Amino acid sequence: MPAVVVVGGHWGDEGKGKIIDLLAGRFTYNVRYSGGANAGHTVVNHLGKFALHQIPSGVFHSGVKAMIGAGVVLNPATLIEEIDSIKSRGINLSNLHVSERAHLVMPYHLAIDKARDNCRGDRRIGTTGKGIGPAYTDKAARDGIRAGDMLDKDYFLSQVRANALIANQYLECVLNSPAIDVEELVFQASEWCAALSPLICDTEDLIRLALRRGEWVVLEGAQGTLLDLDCGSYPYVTSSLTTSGGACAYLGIPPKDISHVVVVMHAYMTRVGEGPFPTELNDDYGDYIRERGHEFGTTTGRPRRCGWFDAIASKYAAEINGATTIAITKLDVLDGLDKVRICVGYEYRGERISHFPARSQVLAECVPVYEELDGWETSTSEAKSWEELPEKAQDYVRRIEELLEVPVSIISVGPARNQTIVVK
Ligand code: 2SA
Ligand code: GDP
Ligand code: MG
Repeated sequence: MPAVVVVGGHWGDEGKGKIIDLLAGRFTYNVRYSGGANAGHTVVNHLGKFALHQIPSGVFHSGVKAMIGAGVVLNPATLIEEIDSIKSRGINLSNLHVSERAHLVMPYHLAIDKARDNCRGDRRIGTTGKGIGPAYTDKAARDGIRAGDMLDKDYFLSQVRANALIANQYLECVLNSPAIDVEELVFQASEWCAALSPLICDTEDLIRLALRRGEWVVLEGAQGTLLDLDCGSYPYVTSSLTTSGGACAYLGIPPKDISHVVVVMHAYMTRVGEGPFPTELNDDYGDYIRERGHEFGTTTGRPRRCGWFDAIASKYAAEINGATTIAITKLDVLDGLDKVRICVGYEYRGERISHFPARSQVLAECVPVYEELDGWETSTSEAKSWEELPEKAQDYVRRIEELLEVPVSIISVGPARNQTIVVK
């Protein structure tokens, strides 16, 4: 079956945008299936550098139909801005569609998100402040407003007004935060209808028909496996299903239709926001990686925490996604290091464990057990084939492959589309 899922195997920012842009030319459909404007997917190709938040990363291929699918929580205001900004750079977006089933993120969701995270004290998650948690909360509570509701403007505006009034009570009375201007919101909402209604349709039906015709569809995950609401480092996670299974659940695609799962992992680990991170480096190696890898949030600009490759967390991610291929990105960032390390086990209260713990309190106490390999002096960023990689870099990738027991078929050595090695 011709559906391929591309997901992040770490805590996000593995380079999913780059890998989707690389692969999407072979596909008829590119569907985002989770998260919202919290995501920042960077694409660098012959057309320039783009930071995408809600628009799928395959839009630069003219033959690809790009879908913002069910499962996404969509911010209409910032989507309109994103569309305008991409179009102003000469990119044709006539193939962009939005699912009737996508839930909408409203300004009060952003206000609640920020106020709640501030109230959490020690349990602060460090959210992006993009309203993601509150929008998924409304969805699960069956109070959400969906993109399809915009197709009936009167109904839509009445829902917006009613929900905003309730949200204001919560903001003022519970969170002690300023209310939002409801009439201003209703006015804006009516403008969103005009701008977005032409894009809204039953995208899931179109995808199902395409799969039945044997067309190739690439399903784009957001954030990463370790941020998954159920399988990630709860509560320091996002509010969506970020795994390959999420693609099936959100889009209504049966698991048997997924033919390949590409799990994207950087050659090291990063994390932005709070939460345990066993291999985090608070030293010169961490700074070296952050600087060379430009590890700053694509959406918020926050510095990302950096650490050595964690084969325990990564193997867990490979397993729960059913990885058929691993794409290793940012190998070039490690160029020039005297040594590189891979975490091959954890020590928890004196005992060796080799699984990713369910509880964040346990993960926080895990001390990594490392295997050390030689670094490589020469640059990898010009390498066009496996053979052109320095031998020590090959050893490093091979060791990761061995530990994860999944072939590494794509190696990325720079941000640009053409800085990629496809391993035969
Ligand atoms: P949220 O806003 O409710 O989803 O935050 C919950 C946690 O999920 C993390 N999160 C992310 N982690 C990495 N990258 C993300 N996207 C942006 C990027 C992040 C940025 O591409 O760089 O710009 O800061 C992303 N989105 C959510 C978040 O940090 C919380 O730990
Ligand atoms: P995503 O959320 O998984 O799409 O990742 P982001 O776009 O948030 O972050 C990845 C960053 O790494 C972006 O700035 C990319 O341009 C950059 N990038 C992707 N692959 C590589 C690579 O192989 N080498 C280097 N140096 N940068 C890369
Ligand atoms: Mg990102």
